[in-house]
Amino acid sequence: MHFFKAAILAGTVAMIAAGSALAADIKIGFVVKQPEEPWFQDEWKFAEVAAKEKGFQLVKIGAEDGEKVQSAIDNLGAQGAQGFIICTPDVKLGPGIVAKSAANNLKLMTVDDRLVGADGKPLEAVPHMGISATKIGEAVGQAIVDEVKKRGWDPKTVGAIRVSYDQLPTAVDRVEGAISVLEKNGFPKANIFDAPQAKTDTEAALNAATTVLNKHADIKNWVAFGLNDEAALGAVRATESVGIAPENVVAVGIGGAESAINEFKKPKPTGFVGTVIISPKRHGYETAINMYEWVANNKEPEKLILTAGQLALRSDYAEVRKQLGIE
Ligand code: FCA
Repeated sequence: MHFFKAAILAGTVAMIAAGSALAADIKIGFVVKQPEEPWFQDEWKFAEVAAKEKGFQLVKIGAEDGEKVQSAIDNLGAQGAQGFIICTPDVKLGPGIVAKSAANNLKLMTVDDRLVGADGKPLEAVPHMGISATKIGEAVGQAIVDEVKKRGWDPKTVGAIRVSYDQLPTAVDRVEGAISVLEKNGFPKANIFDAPQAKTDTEAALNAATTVLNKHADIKNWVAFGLNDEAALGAVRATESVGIAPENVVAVGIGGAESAINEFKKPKPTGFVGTVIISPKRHGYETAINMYEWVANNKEPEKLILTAGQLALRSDYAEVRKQLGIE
């Protein structure tokens, strides 16, 4: 009797040991295009939570250009990783990334920015988690319209800055979503000015928006939007630098990470009135878990998951974050 109990116990211990040895052998990469951006820091943070929970190793790599992406993939292969998740600096690298992953025997998933082929169409075979870009853009547009009404501005006289990054499809969908709502609400097409940014960060957006403001110095009231909080914040910084008061500026971002929170915490309100909060937990934790399941249990991830957003204003962001379980 005792012998059997001991044998069963020993077997169980051995099985647990084997199970955890397997998880510890699993190495998953998480490659992001802009490691300094709070959104990507948060994605990494939540991917770490998944790694701790499942017991696998997470390898975080920042890759700001195509060359760094290539070496990141080779590096992961050389380390014996089995798969990785990437937000690429350039979606046109798609076919190259797919080929390099296969050569290194790595499973591949994308997050945020979806790879495209030579024809510009999404590489649908690569599992992807992105945001519902058009819908979220519409929420940005609606928030702007509501604030403009509240301030009693005539939309016909308002200038709109479209901080753009048109080589990235999700960025186009986001700003076009916003514009569709503005136009439905009486904003004239002719007053929507394109401000193309060279990179998706605040400084690039500031430079792009400044050019627009200088060209249209006769316009008093401005609204601004772009693909993320950094884009909207860059436009706000531009209005400040040319001496436009916050009372004359309505900008709404997308993200809701540290960049937005720090802005809301400023004692005096700026032109950055709100953000559509998206979920770094889903994009970081869930993609990492899905990759783990793929590697460990051969469970293929869904091909396309699009996550939702939730508007938060300066006045209620803490409450909204609490409701979303992120505070
Ligand atoms: C893109 C943007 C990021 C973030 C993400 C969901 O990658 O550059 O700022 O908005 O989509």
